Parts: sequence; C-alpha cells; structure tokens
Amino acid sequence: MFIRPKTYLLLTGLVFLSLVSTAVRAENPLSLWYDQPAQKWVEALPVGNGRLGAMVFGGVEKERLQLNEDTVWDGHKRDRVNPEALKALPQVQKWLFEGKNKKATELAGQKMMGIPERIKSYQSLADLRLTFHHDAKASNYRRELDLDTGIVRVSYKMGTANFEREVFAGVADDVIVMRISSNQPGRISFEATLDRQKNFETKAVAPDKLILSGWCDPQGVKFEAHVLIINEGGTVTAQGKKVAVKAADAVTLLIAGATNYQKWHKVGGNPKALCRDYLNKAHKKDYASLRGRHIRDHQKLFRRVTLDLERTDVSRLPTDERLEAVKQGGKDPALVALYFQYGRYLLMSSSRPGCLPANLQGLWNRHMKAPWNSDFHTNINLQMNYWPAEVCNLAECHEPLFDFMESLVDSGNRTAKLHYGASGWVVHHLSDVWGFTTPADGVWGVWPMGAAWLCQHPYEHYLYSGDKKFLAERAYPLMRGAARFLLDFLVAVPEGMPMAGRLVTNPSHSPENRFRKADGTVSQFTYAATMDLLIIHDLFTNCLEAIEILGPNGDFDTELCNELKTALARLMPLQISKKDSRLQEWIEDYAEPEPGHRHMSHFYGLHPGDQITLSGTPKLAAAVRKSLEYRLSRGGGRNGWSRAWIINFWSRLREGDKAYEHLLLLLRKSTLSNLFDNCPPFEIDGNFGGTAGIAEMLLQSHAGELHLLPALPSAWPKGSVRGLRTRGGFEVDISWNNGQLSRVVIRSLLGRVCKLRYGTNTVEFKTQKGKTYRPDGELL
Ligand code: FUC
Repeated sequence: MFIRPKTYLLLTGLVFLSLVSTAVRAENPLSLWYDQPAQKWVEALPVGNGRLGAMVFGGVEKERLQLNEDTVWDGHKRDRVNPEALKALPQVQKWLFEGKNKKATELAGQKMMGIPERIKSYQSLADLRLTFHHDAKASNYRRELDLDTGIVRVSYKMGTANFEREVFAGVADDVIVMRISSNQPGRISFEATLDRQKNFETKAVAPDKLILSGWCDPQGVKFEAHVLIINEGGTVTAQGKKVAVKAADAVTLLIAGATNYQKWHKVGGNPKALCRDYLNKAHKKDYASLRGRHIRDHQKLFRRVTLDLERTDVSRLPTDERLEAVKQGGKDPALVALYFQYGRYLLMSSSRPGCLPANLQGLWNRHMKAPWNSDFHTNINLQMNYWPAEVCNLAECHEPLFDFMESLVDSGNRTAKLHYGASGWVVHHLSDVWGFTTPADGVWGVWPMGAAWLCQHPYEHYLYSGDKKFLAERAYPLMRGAARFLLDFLVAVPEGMPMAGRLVTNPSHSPENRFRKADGTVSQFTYAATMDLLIIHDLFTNCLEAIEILGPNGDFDTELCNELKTALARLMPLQISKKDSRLQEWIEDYAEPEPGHRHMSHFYGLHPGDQITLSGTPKLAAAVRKSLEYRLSRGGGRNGWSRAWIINFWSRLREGDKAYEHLLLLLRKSTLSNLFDNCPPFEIDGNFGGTAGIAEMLLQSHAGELHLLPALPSAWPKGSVRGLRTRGGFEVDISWNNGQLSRVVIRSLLGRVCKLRYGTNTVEFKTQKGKTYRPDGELL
C-alpha cells in the first residue's frame, strides 16, 4: 500500500509552528487535494455533468467509482391525491381558527395526506471497481480535484514508475472518462467489475465491455451502466463478470449510464440503446480530444468568476488538514475562496440544462434508500441549492429547476383542485420525479407553499437576465398559477376574532417548527404562519411587477392584477412581539419548545425575500435581528443548511464579522473533509447556501441598488472578486485593500441605469449595453 507522508500541523494557539511533508507542493489555489485515498464515501471527490456523476475514491490497489445517474429513482408515477381532503378542509380550518389545534391535527392526519404519503428514494446507479496488480508500495501519493479543469487526478510512484489516473464527466460527450497511465510501458494491469447493492445483473459482453443492468421498481425505472475499456498495449479479456487488462501502457475507460425515465409520467426510454450510443460517439474521439472538449465546456462557465482571498502558510496544506487547521483556530481566508468555488463547481456538476435539478445530495448518492430519499425538499433545501446560481454567474445551471417546476404544474393543478377546491398549482414540502405534489410525511407536510416559494426563482432569473421572453413564456405562467392557487386558498379571519376580515392561510405551518400554547399544549398546525405571509407578499408583488413589465399600458392580465392588489391590501400584517420586540413566527406570540430551531422561516422577508431591508423597513429589520439573535443564543444553526442561511441573514443586516463568524462555524462544524456539507448527514444545500452567503457578503442587489462590499469582514482586509452578477443586468469586479474598496469595474449587460452604493456613498449613472465602467473615483 501507499505510504502516507506524515503531515502534522502543529499549532500553538494561533501560531503555526512547523510543517513537514510533501504538503508544500500544492500551489494550485483551485484544488482540493489529499495525500491519501478516500476511506469513506464522504472523503471521495465528485465529478458530474449534471446528469451523470461519480465519486472517485482513488485507492492505489482498489479504485472505486460510485456512479450516479440523476433519473435512477425508485417508485413510479401514481395518483396521490386524497379524495377526502377537500371535505375535511372546512372543519380543519374552523378548528384552527377556534384554537382546537389537536382536533385539527388529527383530522388532517387522517384525511389530508397524500396517498400514500411517503415517496421513494433516489438511488445509486452502480459501483465500478478496479483491482490493480501492483508489485510494490506506493509513495508520493496525491489525489486532487482541480476545480479549474473539473478533473480528478490520482498520482503515485512505485519504484521508478509514475502512475496517474484522471477522471472527468464530460458535458458534450455525456460520458465519464477515466484515463490510467504510467511513464513506463506495460505497467498497467487490473480487473474491472460493476456492481450495486440490489436489483441488478452484470456481465462482460465483450472482451473490453462490461454492462450492468438493473431496476428500481418493476413499473418504474430500469437502467444500464456500460463501461468500455480501451487499452493501449497489453491485452484486455473478459473473464465471467470481469474484464481483465494485462500489461497495458495506458487505458481509457468510457463509462455511460442511462435509464428508461423520460418524463414524470413517462418511462419509455431504452437504456441499452442510449448507453451504446453514448459510447459509440465518445469512442470516435481519442482521450486528448475528449479531455480538451471537457475542459473547454467546463471553463466556459467556471472561469466567469474568480475570488481571491489571502493565502497563509496553512493554505499550502492538503485540504483535509487545512480544514482541520481552521477547526483549531488557524487562519486561511483562501479556504473560503476554495469553498466558494467548490460550490460553483458542485452546481455546474449537478445541474446542467436538460437534466433534473440538484437534489438534496446534488447528484451524488450511494444509497438505495437515502436520507430523506435524497429528494427535492421545497421548504428550504431545493431553493437554497439555487441561491448561488444567478449571482455566481451560472444562470444556465438554474434552468433544470424551471423545467422541474413546469413538470409539477399538471399534478399541482390536480392537488390544488382536489385538496383545496382551488385553481392554480400547489406543491407541498417535498417532491420526487413522479410529480408528487400532495402532503407527505405527516401533518407537518400540509404546507401548501412550496410552489409559491419556488416561483421566486424564475422571477429572479428574469431580474438578472432581463429576458422578457422568458418572463412572458415561462416565469409568469408559473408565478400566475401559484398566485392563483393562493388567491383561492386565502381565507378571511372570521368575525369576532382579532384581525377579523384579514386574509390568512389556513391550514398553515411554519416549516417543521412547533409552538406552545397558553394551556401548555404543543402544536405545529395553525393559521397564518409568518412565513406564508412573507412568501405571499413576495409572490404577489413579483407578479404585479411582472404584469407591469409585460403590459406597460396597463392592459395585461388586469383582472388578476386587481385581485392581487386587493388581496395584498387585506393580507394579515406581520406581527412584532409586544413582549420583546421580536418578529413573531406565528400570528400569536406563542412560546417555543425549541427556541433554537433549525428552520428560521419567519426571516424569509430578509432573505431570500426582500420585503424587509435595513433602509426600507428599519423597524421590521430590527425585529428580525432580535429574533435572529434570540435563535442563535438558544443554539440555532446546528445544521449545515441552517448555518448557511444565517450567513445570508447577517450579510443582509450588513454585519460582515457576524457573517464571517458563521461562515467559520459552517466550516468548523458542518463540513466534511471533501468539503461536502454535513447536515448531518451529507446534504448539499449547505454548500450552496454557504456559497451564496459569501457572494452576499461581497455584493448585494436586492434593494434597488448595487451595494459593494456590504458585509466585508475584518478578517479579509485584502481581496478581489471578479464576475459576480446582479439584478438589473450588471457584471461586477471588486477589489479591496486595508478593508476599503480600491477598484470597481461594472459591465453593463442590459444598458440600464446603474445605482451604486459603497458604505454611505452612492453614485448613479446611465450605461450602454456592452460597455464597461470604472466608477470607483466617485465612490471613494
Ligand atoms: C428538512 C430539514 C432537515 C433536512 C431535511 C432534508 O426536514 O429540517 O434538517 O434538511 O429537510
């Protein structure tokens, strides 16, 4: 086996004392690297092209590529509506208004849940295992993921021979490519197999080809994985379920995966033919050309943004040791830059046009029954996955989310009609690839706000791109349908109650949180949770804006426009506690059994919404701040995604040092050695929320102006960021020194007026599309 070089980081307090080893070799600031193979799945390194992905372990004698294809989902299409739901609704609503929460909960549990109320899991496709015949011990081992090329590389030495492996997932060729080479001829010998935990068959169908075929559900997904092994020199032979390579000079493996899944209601594809086709096409190109095409595709997106934060001695260590050093109090701002770029890499690798959106684990999942089924949770997680998409200049990676939303509309219409007697479309707190839109997992799944929250995303895509065709043809129809549902769903508070006549949601939840009533009973189920009001305000005001853009003469969708305005005027106002001035999470100032709860749903108006801003609504901003401080003082932020959200909150409150404190906590407490987010267990939302939070510290554009360095922490006195994007269509480069802005470059993509803020200084100027501006003189 390889010999692990001893790399010990000795820290006395914060003073870095000594460093031994090969560690100092790492100079690529965009590389995650390690001096040992992955022992566990959460140490392996991910590659992906949106649809097809692998976790690469890099073992010297035993290599493992755990493979994923994004449509390998258990279950099948079925009608999930509950025919009794609508009948139960009025009674549930009545009891909730009367404070009979327990009775309402029982009835909703019996009558309002989807049938069945559980969904099935996203699953692993297969494992490709290579067993090498090595005759010596390895030294100089190194395993790395180079974010700039999107290639995982493993290298080691045996005697005088150097060995190298490269793995990438090409977008254009839609296969995973692995190249194994040595600087000495005839040194590569290994056996390859494919397997999986269940429901599969595997065989070598030719001397150089392995196939695994499997299924998730007899009525659902069937899939195949094909591996073509192309040897240069030596021999390749089939031996039962194995392919054996002997004494080759170099070997290229082409790995294809496909399923019969076509749409949420259609499984007519032919995985065998698809895999063959992928391999035939890829086989026509040599390794250099496949690699070149991959790097070109990758860099086209990846290189749009750079972030430079200062490197320290710690920055030269392997990534796991850097993380450990930060856990021990070491300073490594450049690790934050790496984490940020890794977030962009992960989004590019798990969400490309034409594929499914990034799920709870992005694309990478080794389980047959994953934690939370590795599904699409719509009460924070799926949305968080896409927070970095626009600002981090990866707008096309946002597209799978819009396709997915459109795929839910038919089913969402049916659920709206049969569960609520409403028009429009509804999604509850989670979904799958089979059009699941009904309440799941228990009464707290009766949260009909998922579609409305998701609708923020296509509208944001419009705000960044200014693409009116997209707004008219895709964003607005989705938004309109979700708003239509809510207009029908909103009910007036009955006469005799405080706030009678105000419009509220009923039933309602503040996602996953509970409250204690004056009589001591604990419930989750209520009416008018604050988050609902914030989401509704967000959606309705966005719809009104869109109506104005699409019909500047006031002649577009006038009926809906009037309904939205009337409803907004009657919507229940937000409540600030008379006891302690916090923004209330519920309509009543309930006590909280878990005051440090991971969800902070009532801060939605601060982020990701924009109803609450420091300058626009200072009183509400102060109330949110109080609630946030209270949440944190009671242990809030324990989960990765929850911590990531806190970074965004503090950034919006322009508290750079506090945002940074939580960014450090995200790294220290919720990050695995391969920099995957640890919810726990691994969940990718925290990576994306953290990445968005870093962008939010450097640039904001939600309040009608481009705010430069709104939450720059004192820990980053010097740095630069290039290529972030803003609402209104600008691309921005910012440099700073001694904690002060030193340079700003604005590229105008739409020719709009640019309003800039730095601290208390502001400047406003007209721009021309395609032109670049350097207004720093006016801001400093
Ligand atoms: C929600 C969260 C959990 C987890 C799950 C996927 O239920 O409260 O922490 O993220 O989604």
